[in-house]
Amino acid sequence: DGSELVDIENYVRANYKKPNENLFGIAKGKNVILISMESTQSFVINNTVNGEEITPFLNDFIKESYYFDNFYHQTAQGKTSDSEFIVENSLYGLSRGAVFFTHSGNEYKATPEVLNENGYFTASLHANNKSFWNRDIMYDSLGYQRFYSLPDYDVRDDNSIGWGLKDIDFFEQSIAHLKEMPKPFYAKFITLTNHFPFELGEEDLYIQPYNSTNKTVNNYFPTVRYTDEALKLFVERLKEEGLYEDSVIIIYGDHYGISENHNKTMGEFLGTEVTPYVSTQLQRVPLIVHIPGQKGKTISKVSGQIDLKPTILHLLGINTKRNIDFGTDLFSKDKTDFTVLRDGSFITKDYVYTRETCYDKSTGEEIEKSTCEPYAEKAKNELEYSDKVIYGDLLRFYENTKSKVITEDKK
Ligand code: GP9
Ligand code: MN
Repeated sequence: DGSELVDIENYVRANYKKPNENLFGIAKGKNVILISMESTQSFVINNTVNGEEITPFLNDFIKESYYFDNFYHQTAQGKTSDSEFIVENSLYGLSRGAVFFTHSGNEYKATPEVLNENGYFTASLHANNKSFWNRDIMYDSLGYQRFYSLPDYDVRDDNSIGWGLKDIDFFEQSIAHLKEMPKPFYAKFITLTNHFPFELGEEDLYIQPYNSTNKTVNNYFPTVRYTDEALKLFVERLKEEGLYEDSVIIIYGDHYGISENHNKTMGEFLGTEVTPYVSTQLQRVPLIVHIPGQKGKTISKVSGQIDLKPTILHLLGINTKRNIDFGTDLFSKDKTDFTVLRDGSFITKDYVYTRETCYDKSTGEEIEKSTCEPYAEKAKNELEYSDKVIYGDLLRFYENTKSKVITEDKK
């Protein structure tokens, strides 16, 4: 009957942080271009392999954008679909399985639905079979009006590699779709080329692989570099089409690309042993928020994918005070340094807690577990409350609550 929602609502209300007044509504009415970068981790940013830049375009782009260098992915088995779920609902994915499959019939209040109510056209673009990750079904629940999937792209042998259409061709062909969309639009692009096992044709090798006995790690760098090139060309095309100045561009990494199975080689590349502490820090993925007219700035606040929904809505001038969002606007002055990963690990300004061990970020060394203790309860609550919302499909009750509150306000 929704009575479970009371505690959750109280929790969420207590954690609400008011938006930064300098940025609230700064991008009102602008298009939103959200780009999910497949398997891209933060360690490639401003880094080199064989002396060559891995992400030359992004390294430049972040200079004219807000760049979050302590932003973590929070996905589990649902991989890309988990990232989509977390980013657009400000709820956590599930610890097992993929919520896109198990709870696609739930009531949600996702970013596309909210924006649609605010006059936006909403679309997801991804050159894969529409039913992969159950997207075709879940997208209806999230409020997408249009899913440009495989049949909307010209996919041939000579423009495909690995999982499908190469990113450069994907973005180029997507321009026609963007042009036909009603404005303003909210468009999500999901890249694919930098997907395990990181295959690439000779002609697309902008940099040479890393040199080790580990083929996966070696080949990761050229495919990241390839997607970086695809993003560069896409931004150029947006400029040519006059879409760049009217759009907020948000680029984020969906989840890790290099699993723990490759710790040894990663340790060689990074020049440091991959301890559980380092491994947790490797769960950082890039987050770049480009707002026309705003100067570049790097923000090091600890944050996660859960924070994107309120961040985007506030930039567009949409209030989130009554939402059941577990994240916080990244630009809010009151945003605390804290994020929880799906396995229960958490990160604060000074500490990393993982595998029941507390680490000091200034040294990377293990410290007394009690130091991390004050944050453990919050980490546990976050995940448990979010799980309750999903398992109980509680948002279907919240809609009623909300309309009641609004009626009362009007009195
Ligand atoms: C498939 C793409 C990749 O459509 O999103 O999925 P992943 O394996 O990364 O979850
Ligand atoms: Mn993915």
